[in-house]
Parts: sequence; C-alpha cells; structure tokens
Amino acid sequence: MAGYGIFTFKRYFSVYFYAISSPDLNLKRQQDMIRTTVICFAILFISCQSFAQAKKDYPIQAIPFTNVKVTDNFWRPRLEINRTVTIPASFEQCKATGRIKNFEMAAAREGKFCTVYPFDDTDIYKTIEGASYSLKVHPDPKLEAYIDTLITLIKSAQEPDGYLYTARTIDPMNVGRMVGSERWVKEREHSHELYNAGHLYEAAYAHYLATGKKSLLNIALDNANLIESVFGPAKRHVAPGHQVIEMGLVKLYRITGEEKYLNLAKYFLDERGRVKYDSMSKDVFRNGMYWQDHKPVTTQTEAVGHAVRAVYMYSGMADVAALTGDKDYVNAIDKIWENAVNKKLYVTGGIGAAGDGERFGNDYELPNATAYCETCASIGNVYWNHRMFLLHGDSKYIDVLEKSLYNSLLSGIGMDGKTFFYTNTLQIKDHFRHPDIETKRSTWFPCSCCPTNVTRILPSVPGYAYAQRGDDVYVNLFISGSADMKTSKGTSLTIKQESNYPWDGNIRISLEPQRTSRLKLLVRVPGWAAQKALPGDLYHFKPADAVAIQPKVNGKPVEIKMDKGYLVIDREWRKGDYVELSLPMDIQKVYGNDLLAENVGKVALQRGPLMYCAEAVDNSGKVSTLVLPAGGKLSVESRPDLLGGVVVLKGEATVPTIAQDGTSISTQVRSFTAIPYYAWAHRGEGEMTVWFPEKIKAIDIISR
Ligand code: FUB
Ligand code: ZN
Repeated sequence: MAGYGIFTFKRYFSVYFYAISSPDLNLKRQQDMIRTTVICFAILFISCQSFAQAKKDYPIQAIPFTNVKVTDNFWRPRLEINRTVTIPASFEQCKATGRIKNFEMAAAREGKFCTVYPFDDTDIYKTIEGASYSLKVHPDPKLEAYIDTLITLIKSAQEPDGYLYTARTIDPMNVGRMVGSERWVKEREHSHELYNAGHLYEAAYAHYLATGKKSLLNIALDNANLIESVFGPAKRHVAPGHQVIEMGLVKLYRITGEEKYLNLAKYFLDERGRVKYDSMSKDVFRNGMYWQDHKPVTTQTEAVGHAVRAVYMYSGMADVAALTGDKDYVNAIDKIWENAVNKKLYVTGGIGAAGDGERFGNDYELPNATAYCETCASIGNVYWNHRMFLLHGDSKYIDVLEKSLYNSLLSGIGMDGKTFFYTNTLQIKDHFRHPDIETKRSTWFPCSCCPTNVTRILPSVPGYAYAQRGDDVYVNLFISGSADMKTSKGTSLTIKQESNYPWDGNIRISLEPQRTSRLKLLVRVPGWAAQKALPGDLYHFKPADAVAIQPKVNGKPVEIKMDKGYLVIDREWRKGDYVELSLPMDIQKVYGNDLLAENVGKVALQRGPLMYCAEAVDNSGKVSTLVLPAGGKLSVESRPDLLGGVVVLKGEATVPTIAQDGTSISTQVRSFTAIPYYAWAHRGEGEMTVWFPEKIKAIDIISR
C-alpha cells in the first residue's frame, strides 16, 4: 500500500510540474495553480498534524462509567448511599460551615472569609463534580436545579477577568495568613489558588458531560484563560503549591481540543525542581520534597512528600505523557511506582505513612498505630494506578487499585454515608493514642477534603471495571452488571458480569455482540488469586502452590494463555457466549518484608481482595495481645446480619495474661473473630489491629 501511495504521488507530481512549467500555460494561470496547491498542502499538513495530535492518547481506553450499569450487591448500595446521603450531606455541610457563604460574600465583595482554609471553595467544586457524575446515571431535576443555583453563585463570585478565589475576592485588603497580599504570591506556599482552579476544572468537566450545560465550563474556561495569560515560559513562573490543576487542564483540553490547556498542564509539571532548596536538609519543607519540587519531574524516582500532592502529580504526568507521547514522564512515573509498591505501600493499599506533612515516609517506614493513610491519598492512588494501567495494560496496577479501593479507601467512608475517616490507621491500642490518628469517623472536618473527595470517587468506580484497546476487551474489576461498548468494526457489544464478589470467587461473564465478532477477552486474574499478595516484595503470602485457574467457555474448559496478568480468550464470540471463572477464596496469611520493622513476627489476614482486622467488640475488649500461632486453623463464616453483610474470619488465638502481682504470665486459648478492614469502627471505639503476632515475643507491649 505504501509503495502504491509513493508511486501515485510521484506520478501526480511529474504531471503537475509539467503543467506549471509548460510554456502553453499563461503566467496568471500558473500562479493560480501554485497558490491553490500551496493552500491544499497547508490544509493537508494541518489536518495531518491535528490527526496525529488527535490520535495521541492512552493506548487503552477505559469504558466510561456512564456505559456501565451496576447491579452489584456490594457496590450498588454504596453508590446509592453516595447519591442519596453523602452528596446531600456534603452540600448541607458546605452551607452549614460557611463555605457557601464565602461565595455569597465574594459575590457581594464584602464580608469576612468565614471558614478556615482558602481551599474550602474546593469542597463545593468536588461535591458538584460528584453530584454531576451521579446525575449522569441517575437524573434528578431537583439536584440539577440546586447545582444551577450554586453555579450562578460561583459566577457572581468570579472577578471580571476570570479570577475565582473567595478568600481574596471577599476583601482583598484583609486576607488570611495563607493568602498572599497579591494574587499568586503565596501560590508555592499554601494559598492554593491553582489547586482551587484545578478542582473547578474537574467539576466543570463533569457537569458539562453530565448535563451538556456550559455554565460551569465557561466559568472554568475564563479562569483557565486568565491563568494561561499569567503563567508560562515567558510569563510568570510557579510550580503549583498543590497539584491537581494539571489533571483539570487536561480535562479542559479534552473538551475544547485547545492545546494551550495541555501545554499549560505540561508547563506546570516542568516548573518543578527549579527552586533552590537545601538539598542536605532532612526536613521535607526545606528540601522541597513536600511539594515534589526537589527535582525536575522527569528525574524524580521516588514517591516523596505530601501524598495527595504526589499522586495527583503522577496522575497528571500520566495524562500529559499519554497525550503528548512524552517518554521521559513515563520513565519517571514507572520508577516512582516501583519505589511506592516496593517500599511505601501499606498492606491495605494505603499510602502516606507520616502525619507530619501528611506524607510518604522513608523506605520501609510503615508504622501501624501511627499510619496516616489519608483517605484522599487512597483516592489519588486509585486515579494514578488506573492511569498506569491505561498506559501499560498490566494487571499489576489494577491489583494496587483494587487493594486501595476495597480497603484503605472504603475504610474512609462510614456505612451510613455521612461519617468519614480522614486518617485510616492499621492499629488502635488502648495504651497508645496519637493525636493525629482518628479512632472514630466524623461527619465533617475543619479541613474536609476527604468527605467531599469521596462524593466524586464513588460514582466513578464503575469506570474502572472495563477497558478496551481496539478489539482487546479488558475486564478489570468484578462488579455485577453490564457494560456497553463497540468493537473496532462498530458492532455493539454488551458484557455482563454476575458474581457475589468480594465474598465469592465464582464469576460469570457473558458477551452479547450484536454480530458474531472476533475479540480478545482479557480477564484479570487478581495477583492475590495467583499467590501474589501485592506487586513488589513488601508482602507475601504463606508459601503455597498457586491454584491453576481454569476458565470455561460455554461450560467447557479452554486453553489458557496469560498476558500481563490477564487470561486471554481470543475467539469468535457469539451472542450469549459466556466465561466462567473460579477464583480461589482461601484465607491467606500475609507476611511483611523483613525490613518492615513493625511487622516482623506478625501476620495479616486476607481473603479475596479484602484485608481483615480484629476489633475489641468481637474479641472480649482487647486485640493487641491476640497471638495467632503459625499453624493455627482459620475458617470463614458468612454473616449477612453484620455490618451490611460480611464474611468474617474465625480462629483460635493464644492470649497471654499477666498475673496480678506482675511476676508471671499464663496463656489461654480463645476464639477470635476478624472482620473486613473497611468495616471497622462501626460499633464503638476500642482496640483494632490488622497485624497479629504469631508468637508471644512479637506482642508490642504487654505491660499494660
Ligand atoms: O491542601 C489541600 C488538602 O488538604 C490536601 O490534599 C489534604 O492532604 C489536606 O491537607
Ligand atoms: Zn483528604
């Protein structure tokens, strides 16, 4: 084909040059021909350029959550509670706490900023984002009308040139300590002007997609145009103090196709690593690591600093890399990911070990009782790992995503939908309480980033379940329901899933192509089903032979081919063809890398994607002294009556008791119960632990 093209091209040119140089043609006609040709070539060149640009994106495309219908027993109630409880409660809190009043005062240009943080505006943006996503799958005219009133208010709070930041607009002469005396001057510290903008763009994208209305989008574009006029290579310089604007700008680019937004996203990323910090200092604020500003992004190799900032930045880098083809970004986030999963990831999928600076700890610094694990960091970890999958098509990223989602992230959301954890610790001890670490969920926080972030992640969960690269169709998460997509030939295809995941490993996937079609179905075999606790070498299961997973198509076993953690079934699919899969749901004993000092001699319990923990309420009031001997047997018990319906783990523990006079210890054998970690702290406060000593000598402290 290519040879044919070149040949035709050459022939066309010889005819053309003959024509324009022919003495038979008058000069005027020759000039006209040349002009027309130049214009044609210019158009061709521009079209080729934009075609090439338009083609650059993630090699794998997620099936959007709007094409996914959820009937799942585990997720459907959670999405419904988010819609009916969390989103309304979040709007109510924004009103009750003065966040909406801030916009009213900014609109009036008078008053006094009445909440704590200048980024409190984002709680409204994030809730609008969550509400819009929810509207898209569940129309609700009342909610839509309420959002419209908020958007009108936001518009009146916006300054004529597009600037939008209530903390200054209310009274520019009296701004708080985090806000600079002029626009942007404290951006690199803590003003969050660009962070607010980023969340505004994310909300505007969601609202436009959900409703087709441009009201919020226009506010966002006016703001982005202002920012683009202020910041850039030959303009003002700054590395945003808190990342998220990069992802937001990419979304504006996706809607408008205007490259200036993509360029600005890249510019903000490339601004990092330009300030002179004290590289010898161990203090993350002095060495720049807190903001991931210690080095240019392309030379960063470790997950450091404030965890939410970090994962939002890595997500932004993935987006920009996908859209521009920048390999250096991909190399950097690949290395950072390796560092995170090999040295900085909790067994629950949580990240950000240290409370001071809400940041990643050092390598292998993963304490249990002071584990910070901000809910927002888990949300960002899901965003990041999803993007890594879309870049590389490897199931290991979904393993991390799934671990975070079902454990550290869900722990952040109370089952009532209106109480939340900001921190998600792995251990509560009676004799040790840390002021940073929460022991019960709250309805709201002075800094309420987590509850409002929850409103937007939950409706997007179905969007992580499926993906497609041409006729390669990925099934990543096991969520009952269906997904609609099109094959490369434009044939409609519906995929249906039925399972009782995460409680049961039996999964049925059926395909309904409109016409018989050749497709590769790639079904993820979770790492945990193949004897891999998590990617990396931080955690491993008690060694056992991996159980071979034998899928059946239409009831008959098929030959297995594995690729990057996926079962690949490549065949002609007819309407009604189905795949059955049985994932082993044995209870797994998980052990930590020897370098995880706090977990030496301890074991954690996992079943399917869920981590388990023991709580005082099920275990005679105390869990810090429960010893689970290595050979101890464990069993499962289904408890539909408990915590919204869970499977609990049961076993026998050895419990030491110190004699009254303190001179001797005796031990008793007692039965113990563990519940899914995400469900802890719903039945009062008390001790909780994810890791259990296997021997008495590994108990932390038994003197109290
Ligand atoms: O700074 C804005 C948000 O507040 C961060 O993402 C959270 O970690 C909290 O500090
Ligand atoms: Zn948060």
